Amino acid sequence: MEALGSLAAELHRVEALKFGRFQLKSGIFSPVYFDLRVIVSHPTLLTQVADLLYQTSQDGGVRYDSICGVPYTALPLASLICAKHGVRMLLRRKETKDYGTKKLIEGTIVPGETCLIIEDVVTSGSSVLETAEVLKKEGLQVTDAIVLVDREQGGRERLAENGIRLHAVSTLTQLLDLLQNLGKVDTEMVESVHRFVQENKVTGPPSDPAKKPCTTLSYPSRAALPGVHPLARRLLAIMEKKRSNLCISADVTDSARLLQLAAELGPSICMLKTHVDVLIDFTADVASRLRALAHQHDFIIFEDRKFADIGNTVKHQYEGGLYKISSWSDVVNAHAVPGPGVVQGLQAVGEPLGRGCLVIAEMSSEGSLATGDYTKEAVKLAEDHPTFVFGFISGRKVSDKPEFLHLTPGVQMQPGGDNLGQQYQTPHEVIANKGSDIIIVGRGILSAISPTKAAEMYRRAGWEAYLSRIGGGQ
Ligand code: 5BU
Repeated sequence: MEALGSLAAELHRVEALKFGRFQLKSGIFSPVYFDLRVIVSHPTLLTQVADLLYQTSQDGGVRYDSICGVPYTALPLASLICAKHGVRMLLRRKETKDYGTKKLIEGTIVPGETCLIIEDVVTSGSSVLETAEVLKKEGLQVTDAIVLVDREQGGRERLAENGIRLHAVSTLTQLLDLLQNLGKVDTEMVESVHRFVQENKVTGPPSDPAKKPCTTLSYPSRAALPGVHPLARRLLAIMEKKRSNLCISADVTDSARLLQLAAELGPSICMLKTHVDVLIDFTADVASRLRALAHQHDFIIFEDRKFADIGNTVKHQYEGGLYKISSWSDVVNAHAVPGPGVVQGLQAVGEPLGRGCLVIAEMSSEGSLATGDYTKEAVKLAEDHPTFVFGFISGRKVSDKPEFLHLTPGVQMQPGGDNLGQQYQTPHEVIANKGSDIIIVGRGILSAISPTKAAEMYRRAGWEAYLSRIGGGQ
């Protein structure tokens, strides 16, 4: 307790722990804020924190073979512990720009070994989960995490649901009590922090094992995963750059309107979906103008053709006929019903052109037969063809592989449906709760008085839902 008291006082003195009004990543205001990065400038405190973390792992009887710090604040802490106690360290990279095939973990990886995660502050547990996901992909086991401060906002429970025990040197409440006893904070502030913590508990992923937990990996981290399809990598980069996981379903019947929508909504979207066969006046020139707009505004084109025939036929449907889809559409989709031949036929045309495909694993319409074992087989079909298929059309996350993207149609601000079987979920439900990556919105935007404003509203809603899913600490 004495060690904790001096720790609390020191953290407060060097302003690693601040009280006031701080806007968090999520936009909400918190009366308390941790910035543990500053401790690198205070060697005695840095060593004290490293010692307390190590002591906590000993007290908890934690067994491990190596240690990995969550970048960046915990990196020097992990280094100090490893150097002092002769433990092997693994270094996690946190690339944001360079999507090359660089390794995400540096150091000697021995698959099957257990790696202990070190972190400074846990709020929702997302950062720890993200690091655990990367380590697990390398074949390592992650069973425990040691943290300096548990903000008691649901992170412990969320980690437990993912099989990770959290050991904290201190909770936020303990630190507060100590600081109050030392006369550093008043009762009013203590109460305000308690209220904030109670009102801002992060809810974990669904505990129903039938529902797959949402990935907490950020879009850039996924773009950097080895084996990610180049088109998925590009799409993830666009999403991050434009802060948009919105695909407009541009379901209009004349080409001028399609191009107008592409020009006006271009800045808000990561992707534009077409149904080329409903256009009454399609020409090759329309396709090349659409591509020029896609280039100008940086979005991906997705022709929602839903191929569903034998391989030989879909090959011709994809590259030939009036529409020559493969010549202008980056992405197409396919039903799983014909079996692998449909993907192989499309792949023969699309892969040499750098195109990609989505497998329809579920549909948004009422009474859809794409459920249960059909969905499972569709997932397998996609995962068996990773050089061409990079994701799914589905109502939720259906694959555990973070390199695959999930796109969900049937999205509006209000749940409900139309009178022909379409069923709507909200952007928050789709992205934050169901773990999908991209919302596909048609009439929710097209029927608005101002489609441009509506698109911005959907973009913001989709992005906020994504941020709340990945958490990201404070
Ligand atoms: P809406 O206006 O947002 O309901 O349009 C949805 C679009 O997504 C429309 O173009 C459909 O053809 C498309 N869609 C869908 O709604 N549900 C599905 O399961 C699939 C595609 Br696959």
